[in-house]
Amino acid sequence: MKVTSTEFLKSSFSENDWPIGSLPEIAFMGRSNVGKSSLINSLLGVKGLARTSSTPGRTQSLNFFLINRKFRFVDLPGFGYARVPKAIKSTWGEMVSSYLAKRSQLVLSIHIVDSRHEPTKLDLQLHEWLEHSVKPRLIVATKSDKLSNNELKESLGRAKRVFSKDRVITFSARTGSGRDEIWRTIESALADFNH
Ligand SMILES: Nc1nc2c(ncn2[C@@H]2O[C@H](COP(=O)(O)OP(=O)(O)OP(=O)(O)O)[C@@H](O)[C@H]2O)c(=O)[nH]1
Ligand SMILES: [Mg+2]
Repeated sequence: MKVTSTEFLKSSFSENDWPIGSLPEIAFMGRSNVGKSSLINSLLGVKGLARTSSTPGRTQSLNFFLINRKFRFVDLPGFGYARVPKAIKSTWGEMVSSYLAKRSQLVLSIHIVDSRHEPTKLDLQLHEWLEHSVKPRLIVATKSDKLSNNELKESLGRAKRVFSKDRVITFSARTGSGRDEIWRTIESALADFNH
């Protein structure tokens, strides 16, 4: 995909605040601090478009970006920051589950996990919602630069086991490894939507 334009559209805190119009959307979701914003910036080749920080839980709204004036990326708030499973029922749960359940133009959900760690309870909860919504989804195991090849293989196997054999792509925002493969998945989801 050649990225010719990127534009921050808006931050939304509630449903009646989501952008109008039926452009297809690709949503990025996962644990706080896992690297959602870094993945978006890397895919778009723009530093700092999606805010990254070392302070977990910084992204607390749905952030919409317009790409090539044709589709949108949505940076969803990270979960797990509150440290307790109750976080599922809090703002994060409401914002994310209602977006996943109601947004008809959602063409691909990208669930980002840390390749170094076991998926958390909230990762499994999110995965259940995604399975339930029966829409295309992709697991991205990020921060792969922090693992050896062997460790990475193990991590990939674990992710496939835990996430019902969903497609898993390992990625590093630092080296860009995995980036092209993720783009191919996005392109095919967009092509399906336009048919
Ligand atoms: N080594 C390495 N560090 C990464 C990678 N991706 C993200 N990071 C670092 O991890 C931290 C969190 O990254 P963000 O992209 O802000 O994570 P986020 O998921 O958007 O975080 P919240 O919005 O707060 O939930 C930052 O310090 C990044 O530099 C990666 O692939 N490799
Ligand atoms: Mg973020």
